[in-house]
Amino acid sequence: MKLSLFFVLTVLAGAGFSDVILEENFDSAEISKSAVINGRNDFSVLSGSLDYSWIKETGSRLQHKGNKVDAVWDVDIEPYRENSKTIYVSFLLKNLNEDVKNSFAGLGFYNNDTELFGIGNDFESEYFKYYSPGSSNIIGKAPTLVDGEVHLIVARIEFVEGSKDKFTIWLDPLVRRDLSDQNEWKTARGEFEFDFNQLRLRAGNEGNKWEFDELKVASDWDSLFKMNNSPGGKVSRAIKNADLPGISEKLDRGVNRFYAKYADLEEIPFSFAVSKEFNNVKRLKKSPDLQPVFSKANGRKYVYFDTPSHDDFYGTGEVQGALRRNGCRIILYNKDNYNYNDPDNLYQSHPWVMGVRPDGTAYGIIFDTTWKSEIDLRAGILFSAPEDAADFPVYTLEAESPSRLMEMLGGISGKMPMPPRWALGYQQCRYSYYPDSRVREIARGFRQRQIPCDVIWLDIHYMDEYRIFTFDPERFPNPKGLNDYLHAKGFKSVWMIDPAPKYEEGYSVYDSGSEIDAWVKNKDGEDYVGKVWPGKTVFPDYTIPRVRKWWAGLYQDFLDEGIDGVWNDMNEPAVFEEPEKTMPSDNLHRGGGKLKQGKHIQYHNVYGYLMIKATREGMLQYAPDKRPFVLSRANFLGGQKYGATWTGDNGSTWAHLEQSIPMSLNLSLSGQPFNGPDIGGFVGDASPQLFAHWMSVGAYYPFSRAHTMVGSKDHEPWSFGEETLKASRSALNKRYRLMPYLYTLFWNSHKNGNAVMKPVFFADPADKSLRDEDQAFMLGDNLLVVPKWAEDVNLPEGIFRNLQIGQNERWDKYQCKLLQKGGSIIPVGEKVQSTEELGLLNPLTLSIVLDENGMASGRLYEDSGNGYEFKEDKFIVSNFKAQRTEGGIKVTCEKQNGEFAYDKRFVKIAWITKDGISFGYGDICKSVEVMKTDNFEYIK
Ligand code: NBV
Repeated sequence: MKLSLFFVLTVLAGAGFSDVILEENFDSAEISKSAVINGRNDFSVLSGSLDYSWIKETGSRLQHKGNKVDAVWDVDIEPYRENSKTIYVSFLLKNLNEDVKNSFAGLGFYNNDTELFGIGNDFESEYFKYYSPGSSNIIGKAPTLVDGEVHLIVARIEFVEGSKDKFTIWLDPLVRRDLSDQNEWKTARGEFEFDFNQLRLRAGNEGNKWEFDELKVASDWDSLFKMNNSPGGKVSRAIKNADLPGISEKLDRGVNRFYAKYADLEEIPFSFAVSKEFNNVKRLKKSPDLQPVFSKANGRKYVYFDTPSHDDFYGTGEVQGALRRNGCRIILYNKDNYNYNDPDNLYQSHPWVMGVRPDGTAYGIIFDTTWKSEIDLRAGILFSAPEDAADFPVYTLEAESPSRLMEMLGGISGKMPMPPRWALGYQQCRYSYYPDSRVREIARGFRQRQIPCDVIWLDIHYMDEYRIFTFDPERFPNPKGLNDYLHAKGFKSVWMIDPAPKYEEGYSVYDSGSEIDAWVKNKDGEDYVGKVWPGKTVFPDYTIPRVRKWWAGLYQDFLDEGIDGVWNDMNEPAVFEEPEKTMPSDNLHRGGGKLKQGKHIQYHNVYGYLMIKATREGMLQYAPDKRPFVLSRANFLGGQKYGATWTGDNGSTWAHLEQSIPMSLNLSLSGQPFNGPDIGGFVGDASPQLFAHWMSVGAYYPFSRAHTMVGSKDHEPWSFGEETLKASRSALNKRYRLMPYLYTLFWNSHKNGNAVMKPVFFADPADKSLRDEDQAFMLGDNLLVVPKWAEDVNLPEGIFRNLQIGQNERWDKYQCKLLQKGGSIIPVGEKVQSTEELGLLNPLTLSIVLDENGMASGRLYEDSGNGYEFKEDKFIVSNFKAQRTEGGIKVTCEKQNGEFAYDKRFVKIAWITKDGISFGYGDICKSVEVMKTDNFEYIK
């Protein structure tokens, strides 16, 4: 276990949002007691009392009124003056004023009750300022308006080393970032000189109402955000002791379903998350261990599971923060979240929590609603949705292991269709490559430099003034010609299609959509017109079956241009100039078939899901014998059935490189195996080192694509100089050589729903020390990936051997360490420039690490790489086995399935022991013996 310098003072403010959290009163004795409570006297700097006036409102809620009374700490800053030391202050804030957004005032610095300095809002502009009596200056451009959502506000005060009264202050609303990212806090940062001994927190204009929650003061960032065991969370008695389910059903082994007593079963909407039909539904006779209670309060519907505090939580979809979700609160409302500026929600929603018990058994919960909702993991599992959301069932899944749980989730929510093999290759993107000659140049760039790559991406600048399904006549006069060129060089191309067509008569997509009355309506029943790239736009209502059919049909001519894959962006849907960056929640979707008419708040989270479903159908109609590839930014639990996904607009920062791993892992643990972030980071310019490190890790994401923002520096592997180029080439060569293993993992995932990328704890679910590990990760069950920059990684016990594919050059400080698990055989292929070079029965090396008993086994799946003939037995599954003999090992192919079975296949064997690698060669259909020589360091 890692231990970080830990000190945190958590003030359990009585200000529970939604009446759920924290029943204690804010007690002034509490704060001074807490300051030394951990025995860490070095941090007892915050002493004295908290002088505040809280006005107790109804029940357990405490609220703060007006700005005349502040929360005040006395601060003894002496210990901080000598060396630079830091105080973090964070709290959650919610504005309770009806219908108005309002300004958070900020943090005040006082000396004996005299205000010296403040940082926050001046109530005139929308921006952060610092102010001292008499003057004010804008120091940050982040809006400080705080609405009815819960916002996280963080301040960091760092005393400048050696200086008496100088310190640097950062203040950032709405952040939840990593320590390494703090220099990039985009709001206030300044160096100031004055002497203070009090800090005051303040919110709002006089007369307004606010709730503070989870006020924390800590000496390190980790303590604020990576706290174990539900910081500050207490669930009110009313929620804990609420009603048992009205109906409890057993659906399958380990799968139960529950409805609230108040649920109106007639009104349960169609399920997007659960696609399995259960034919043998029985009433549960006994109460299961994992059982929800249901309640309604404060305008919300609550479902609560009182899980033991030693259980660890994962999943919850596409989320920021650490891998382990304990202590987090997640808003489920798909959001265009540029640079991940908002901590609460990203582009996708997965009302799903995975729990892992100390003994390694696992459970999962599906809260089967698409409505805007919230998961709160601060004290057990609390899910809530607005009271006017339709009633919904809750599913629980019980499994003997986390891996098995993933398979159960796949069985219930649907599995990823088998992707074309080319989609597993490396992919190069930018916003945007244009004109077509630039695209050709990029393609040549890869081949000339021998950097493997399968796909070049075309972003919105290929369109004619951002009109979807059109091509700019000057930049791309001949898209078919461009695609032919790419295909001849072994590339595929993926082109972007956004959801919203330009609102313009005479434009065929607008006209044909209008003809079938395709557009989402506003609350008055008129076509809703929003603003996106082309200016005024309308939005297809994908809940209507005829609209999905029309949308699918649009792809016919488009794909005729030789386009291989489709990229659906902006499908949260993102809408400019709207307060929530999306369409109003009371817009109307008309539905049809199994979908009832409903407001946008109901269908928002599945807007992208329905869009890519229709896109995929269009692709299949056009080319029934090809496996479609669709990449989507927005999605919902179960959406893995229709498309792969990437994690949106991250930044070119170290923090986002690190963040990408837990983010991809939790998305994988939420049923979406085919995902990955923008390698190199989207917003900003990557440094050569950052890019090299990111490529080295990025070679192992299930979806491996570099991408960057318009106007940024070039982000091709060769744009950063020789060292980055070589590091990228080396990493990608390893990915391509692992293609037989990777392709087999994707096939497994397609068949059984398991994740491709898995957390380290999957290797030994009962080892509690692995539960937080989110720097290293696993590909499948046999390969551990440890990034070069990872520190203090916790790895599973047992045999793991260095799998060195290709020689690592001495200068190369970037490559991840690959560790192969004892008892496994990993198939490794040859070096290729694209998967196009692969066919059936490619040359193979079997990399072998024996277990304690001198045994190993492994599996390889092969097929033509595209199409559906594999469903008719046109594939081979080879099951290999190795066994220790005297002085060596014997390797055989035990069993083959599928029509393409072979009776002769010469393979190389690489037997890895602790002393080195021994090689052998022979026909695997007989048996290959390898004697221990151990004289090689890497697989050539
Ligand atoms: O289409 C442009 C970009 C795209 O490159 C990116 O990957 C998407 O996440 N898109 C968002 C719209 C504009 C982003 C600033």
